[in-house]
Amino acid sequence: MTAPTLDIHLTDADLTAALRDDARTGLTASPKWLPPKWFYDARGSELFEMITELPEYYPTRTERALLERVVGEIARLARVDALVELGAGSAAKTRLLLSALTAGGSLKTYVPQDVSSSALHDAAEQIAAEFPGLAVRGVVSDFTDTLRNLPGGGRRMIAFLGGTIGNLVPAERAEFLAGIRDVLEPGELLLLGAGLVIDPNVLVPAYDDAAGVTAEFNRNVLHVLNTRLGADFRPERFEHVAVWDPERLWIEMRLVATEEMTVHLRELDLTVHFAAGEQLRTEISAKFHLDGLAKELAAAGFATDHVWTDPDHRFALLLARA
Ligand code: AVJ
Repeated sequence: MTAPTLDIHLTDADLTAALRDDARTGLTASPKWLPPKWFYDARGSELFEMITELPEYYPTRTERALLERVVGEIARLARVDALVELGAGSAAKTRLLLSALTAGGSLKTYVPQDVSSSALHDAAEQIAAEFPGLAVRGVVSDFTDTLRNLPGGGRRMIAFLGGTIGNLVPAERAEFLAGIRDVLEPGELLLLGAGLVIDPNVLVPAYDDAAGVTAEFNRNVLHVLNTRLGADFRPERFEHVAVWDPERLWIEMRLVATEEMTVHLRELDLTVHFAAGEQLRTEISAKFHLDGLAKELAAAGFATDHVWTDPDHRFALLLARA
């Protein structure tokens, strides 16, 4: 096997600087908010892996079953030289894609991208060992602003799976999709996984499970602020809520202060006040109607060639061409 390479475009210092900016901006805003990317320290990534196994959390297993069903077809249609995976994380479902694309014969390079260098390092090592002959070139970056650092090399397909596109508000999505379109050559591909609008009675429990794992995941962002910014949040004094917004078509996760509190963030020299019942927004997870998503892709300059959904229409994979 050829040893994988890891290009670091985002250092720990960059991450801390970004966290400082986000924490100051979000915690001094009204209403208060924090971006979801800060959930994912080692504990947060572990909690997310646990979420994917919960009976209520259908997205991961639905996307996986769908991918299993159609991956052969994707490989036949794609015939790419390189697969770039945004937000690769542990790269679990990547194996399906890589097996199909390498069986097709054309794939030479796999480029997993993630913000977490530790997760990426381990995933890159494992994939390189499992797929000898495949060049693995990991990129540590923030997927929203480092697209230009992705290595080229033949015809590429960018995969953005898991429904993480839903973490972006519409304006951010437009900018992000146009950014991807910009780095691709005409004819190159985007494989997008997206959650669909479904019955709120199924959707909301996926973000508010009975065992309380999602609540713990949500509160983890406060632990991250405590550790990285010397804050003194008492996470147990915040309650998890998940709310479906039927106008904006997204789930909102929030942390609700159960009592009045004052929190200090030592590294920012910032004091933040919470009223009893005050809410802090920590994530949006947008769901889509297929025609709406195809329109967003078209507005970014993509042609949606193929759409696959699971039998219950909960999740979609879209193959779009630049
Ligand atoms: C990793 C962004 C796809 O939005 O469903 C899971 C994160 N948040 N449970 C999602 C998440 C709460 C997840 N994504």
